[in-house]
Amino acid sequence: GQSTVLGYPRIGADRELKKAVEAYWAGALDADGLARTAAGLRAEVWRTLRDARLDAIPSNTFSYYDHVLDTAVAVGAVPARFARLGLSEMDTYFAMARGVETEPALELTKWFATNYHYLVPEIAADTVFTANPAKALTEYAEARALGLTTRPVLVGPATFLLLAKGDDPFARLDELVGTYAEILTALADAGVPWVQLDEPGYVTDRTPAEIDALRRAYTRLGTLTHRPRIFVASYFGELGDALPALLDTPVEAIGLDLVAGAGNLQRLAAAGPLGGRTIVAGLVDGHNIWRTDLRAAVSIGATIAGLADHVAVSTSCSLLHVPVDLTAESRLDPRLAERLAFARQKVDEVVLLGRALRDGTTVLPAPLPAAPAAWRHDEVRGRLAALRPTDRRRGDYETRAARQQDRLGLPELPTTTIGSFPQTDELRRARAAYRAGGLDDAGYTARMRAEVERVIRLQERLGLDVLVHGEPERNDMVQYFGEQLDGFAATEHGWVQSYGSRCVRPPVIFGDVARRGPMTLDWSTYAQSLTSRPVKGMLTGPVTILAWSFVRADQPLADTADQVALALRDECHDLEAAGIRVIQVDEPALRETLPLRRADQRAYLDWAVAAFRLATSGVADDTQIHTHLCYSEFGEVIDAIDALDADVTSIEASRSKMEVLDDLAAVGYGRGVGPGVWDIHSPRVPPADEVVEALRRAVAAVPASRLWVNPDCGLKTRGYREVEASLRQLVAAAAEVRRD
Ligand code: THG
Ligand code: ZN
Repeated sequence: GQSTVLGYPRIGADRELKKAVEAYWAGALDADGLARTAAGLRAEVWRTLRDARLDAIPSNTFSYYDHVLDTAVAVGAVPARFARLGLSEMDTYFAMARGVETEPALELTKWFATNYHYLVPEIAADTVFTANPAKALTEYAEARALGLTTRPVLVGPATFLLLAKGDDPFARLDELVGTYAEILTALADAGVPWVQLDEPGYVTDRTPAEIDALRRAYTRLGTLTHRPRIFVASYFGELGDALPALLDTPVEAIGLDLVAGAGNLQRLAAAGPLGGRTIVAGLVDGHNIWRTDLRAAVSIGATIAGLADHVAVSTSCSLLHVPVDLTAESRLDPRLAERLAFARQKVDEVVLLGRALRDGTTVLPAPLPAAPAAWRHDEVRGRLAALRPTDRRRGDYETRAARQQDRLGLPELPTTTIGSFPQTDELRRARAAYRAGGLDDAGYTARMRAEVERVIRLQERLGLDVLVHGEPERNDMVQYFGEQLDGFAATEHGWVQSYGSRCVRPPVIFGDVARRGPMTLDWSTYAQSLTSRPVKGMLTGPVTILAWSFVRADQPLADTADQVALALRDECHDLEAAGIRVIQVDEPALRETLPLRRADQRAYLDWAVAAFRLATSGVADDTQIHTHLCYSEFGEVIDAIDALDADVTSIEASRSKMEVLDDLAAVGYGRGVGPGVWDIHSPRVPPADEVVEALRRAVAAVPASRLWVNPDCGLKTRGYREVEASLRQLVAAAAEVRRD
């Protein structure tokens, strides 16, 4: 077997790309300087892959911002609103990514079920597809100059259109395939032997017409007389009926994810003759950081070798989703480190598997022994085993609502915020100094308490009804909880691109999760001590904590979620006992990790809802549970949102003009709801009448007794000026609508 990877991290081992791109945006680095850094990073990746003795090396996996945006540029899908700005090629690209004063950016959205976000191509009636293979050709030539022959990677035409928005973009597939044909011809002219076209869009449920269109597209590309050999890659799940469709076409290689899509193997076995085709077996998980069980993987590889003329070994998806290099970590417990593989280590695994499949004599390391006993937490396991269904159930809502109202005495249309207040540079500096040891415990606590007090006084002055402490002590909320729970480890350099220049450093959940002690109690009780108004306790829900971490693979996600939930349940209990009357448990990622295929969604939502309820059902009737979800198009999760049984649910609604309230009503949701009346993702302060108008629409859809007034998300990324102005409008608007 040959060895390859579907893609490699492009940010650099020390986030060099982030730094260079942000310096360019700030005017501190010119376009040539940025281009030089980028070329250096590409060369470093190629040398790394060559030195690891990987057989087939990809190119065009570099991106200044996003590979879907790169593909849009490669097919000429630059919306007129950006083309007419008259900017340089580089600045037009960044304008599409980030917007300019006069033009909002392309929409940013989740890349399948990962924590990566891509820019949504806009396809309009006036979009004229034109082949622009310059980037792929340049990168190919750069690698050639290093003596390497690489395989350019592009998002495939069908997936590109499935991800695009506009008036039925997919209807333009035939036209777009013509443009891809021109690109392939140009690559062939440059001597490119193989091209990789990614079609992950086909691991989700697709209609027969969409699958026929895929067959048509690759039949046409495959019958071009002058072209590179074509490798169609799929990842993140099972190809289903799209696999036989691709096998009907002349493409030379097909990539299957055998980690997230184990069923691909049966499907392949049932597919009949594979011709002289290569099956690229995604045996090394590109989406998690655990070492591969190489002996199990090689046996899957051998099974495929019995079905296909040629087998290559690869990662299950691009390594974009894992950190660069484990050897950069010096503080991990060695028993954990020996279980991990980051991108660089995964390349070694792929190479070793390829060798083992080829010669049959390479000795593969045994799988690791069972996890150390110290990573088990018998008390947590015992408590979870003893849970009864009533532990996930609260009393009936009407009773709860009445008791809560007695205790809280809130006005109609109570006003609140979603949790975080602006994170000033000064706050970030204080947190950094504390971590570096330049600020001691007492100094740090004093500094944070001063900030909490300031935020409480501001909210009182503005006249908000339910206050928050502002979360000055938290940077990334998942990182924050991870640091305080057993079973989690933090990395020093484990950065993963989230979107553009933005990265996250997901914690690793390696063992049983257990709470060492209160996690948020001191901050919340301090805030409550400053005011007679209720202060909300602020927690992150179990699904979101899992979604934004690398999670252990040796037990079902549902079990890990319940362990996290139990820790949160104990935290809720402590908050309640200390006099906190309202607790918000955020689940912004509930929808993100929804399985791609409908058939798998029910089981996921069942455990996700069960974990949330375990976290939140331990409190008394008169403690009010809020949740916050960062989106408004609920689709298949709307029943699950109702099933969370939160007393109050806050959601994004400002952009969808409150239609979301009708959707909630349609499934019988009858508890409190806080449709965001202010789009905090935009720096614009909404005029007062706009907020009043949004509220009037909300009152028309939901009884005023159940309606809350809040912005649509946390205020962490905004400045104080706009936050104060907007909250003032929000409180005034609530007062005006109350008077009606
Ligand atoms: N935390 C985690 N994952 C997330 C989000 C989060 N995934 C979805 C969404 N939110 C992604 N959004 C962001 C927003 C900002 C940043 C990253 C992801 C960001 N990162 C800093 C940077 O790149 O400069 C680094 C932050 C740090 O120092 O830790 O700004 O909220 N886990
Ligand atoms: Zn939000």
